Amino acid sequence: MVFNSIKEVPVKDEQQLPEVQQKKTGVSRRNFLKTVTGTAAGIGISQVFNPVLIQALEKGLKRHPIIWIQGQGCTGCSVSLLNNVSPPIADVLLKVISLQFHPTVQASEGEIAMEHLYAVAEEYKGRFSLVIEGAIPVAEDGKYCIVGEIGHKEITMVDIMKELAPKAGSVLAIGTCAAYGGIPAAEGNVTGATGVMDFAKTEGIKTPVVNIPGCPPHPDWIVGSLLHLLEKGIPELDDDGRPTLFFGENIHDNCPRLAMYDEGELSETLSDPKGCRMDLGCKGPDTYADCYKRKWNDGLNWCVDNSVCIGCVEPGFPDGSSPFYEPA
Ligand code: FSX
Ligand code: SF4
Ligand code: SF4
Repeated sequence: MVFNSIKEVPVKDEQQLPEVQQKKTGVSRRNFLKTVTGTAAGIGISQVFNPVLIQALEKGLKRHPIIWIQGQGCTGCSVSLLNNVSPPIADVLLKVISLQFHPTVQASEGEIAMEHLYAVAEEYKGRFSLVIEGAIPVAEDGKYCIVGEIGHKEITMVDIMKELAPKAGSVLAIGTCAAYGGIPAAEGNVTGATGVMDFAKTEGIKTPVVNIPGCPPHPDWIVGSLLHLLEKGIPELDDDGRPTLFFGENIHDNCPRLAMYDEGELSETLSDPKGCRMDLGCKGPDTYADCYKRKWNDGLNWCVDNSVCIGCVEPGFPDGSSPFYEPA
């Protein structure tokens, strides 16, 4: 499915990066292009994103309005995004998107911020992307998660979803909590924590939703999906609503330790540097993501190097992956 209408977003001149800020970032258009070119190759998505990013730069990077709302989450998804090394997150925030609302990083607060939120949603109706981080608690009329207030009226996560999701051009459910309910929806779930797609289905909201799960998601998954959305439209999604580009491969089938598994060389402790982690509870066989090649912390390591995969990108997480660890 290609969703074209969000591609040509006329962003007002005053929303472009002011000259003084451009100078402060110290990153020229040319250097950014260089960084991005190196990055895309480095993270193994050159064929997809390199030309896309270059096109974006050629077009002058019309900055795309994003409204980012936090519901029931730990803010780990935002922290993960802010850890993006290549392209530098400052470039993404200042040159590619126009972040109009983000509770953790924005300077404004209170009623002014909330009024701005609704004004932006109206101004860019059908063209902005709504990013949801964290689950939506539907129990008790949504009162478990108050996003803000206007005129002493509490605005819940449920209210925001009902009002803003239908106005958005696309919705990105960032993190497993937003995608499938995740940790807030674990056994017990007194708050009625619900993922974005399920909520949208119940409420009859038709806006396309892209799930970018992970607890937290890899920054490349967030930035890559966003760039794909801006330049090529909605990426191809699997049955769980995730871009196949990042979530199309099974971890176990591609794991560097698969040969050890085949030879019956199994780790007995987490501190064992070698061996397959199957006997310690590794959920790689049930998990679809490209962590095995993308790795984390700017390509330094990944869960299986020092621990096990706990299946954090799967719809059943965390109950379906529990117990995370098992003694060998
Ligand atoms: Fe959930 Fe985001 Fe896990 Fe946390 O806020 S995906 S709890 S890492 O970070 O929503
Ligand atoms: Fe599979 Fe996990 Fe063993 Fe890797 S460590 S081969 S993902 S069971
Ligand atoms: Fe999540 Fe497994 Fe990837 Fe670790 S290796 S980030 S637990 S999917």
